[in-house]
Amino acid sequence: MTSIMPTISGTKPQQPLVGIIMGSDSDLPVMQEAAAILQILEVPYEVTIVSAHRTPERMVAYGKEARERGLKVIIAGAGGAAHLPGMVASLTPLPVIGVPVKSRQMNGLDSLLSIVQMPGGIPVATVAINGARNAGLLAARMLALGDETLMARLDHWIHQQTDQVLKKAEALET
Ligand code: RP5
Repeated sequence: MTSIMPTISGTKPQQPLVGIIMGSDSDLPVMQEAAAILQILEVPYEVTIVSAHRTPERMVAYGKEARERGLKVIIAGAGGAAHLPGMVASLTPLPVIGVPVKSRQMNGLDSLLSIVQMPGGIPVATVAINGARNAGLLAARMLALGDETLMARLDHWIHQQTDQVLKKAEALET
């Protein structure tokens, strides 16, 4: 089986720990929010297109090779009949976070239900429709369990977020 090489890489030249995959390049505007937060938290990632329906063999190779390539978490986004996260979860023991991408016909409800309603035994941690940012944060939280410096960056980011909200509240009250 040919090795899967990502078509787009994160800016960092380190070993990617998070694989961000999506069914189509039309998912990229949503999925790049996962990449953006991982970049802020300095988590190495890779980004590529893997379609459950249009490139099934590539999907099988990606899922089977992910662990040996050094990935620790996979974020998979898809819309409509969104089989990608569940199928990839069936091919690897790595944690898979599913991102339901808002679809043209059903506002993403189809994507959400396709991803969240996994049968017992094959878990996919599903975030909100277009919730790629939270998928990135969730992946970072998983990785931070074994990486104290990442946990410190995550803590710092969380405190910053809290401070921003408090400043907005203060501005409204004055
Ligand atoms: C899914 O079909 C993709 O994840 C995308 O959300 C949806 C539509 O794909 P395109 O027709 O835009 O390529 O496989």
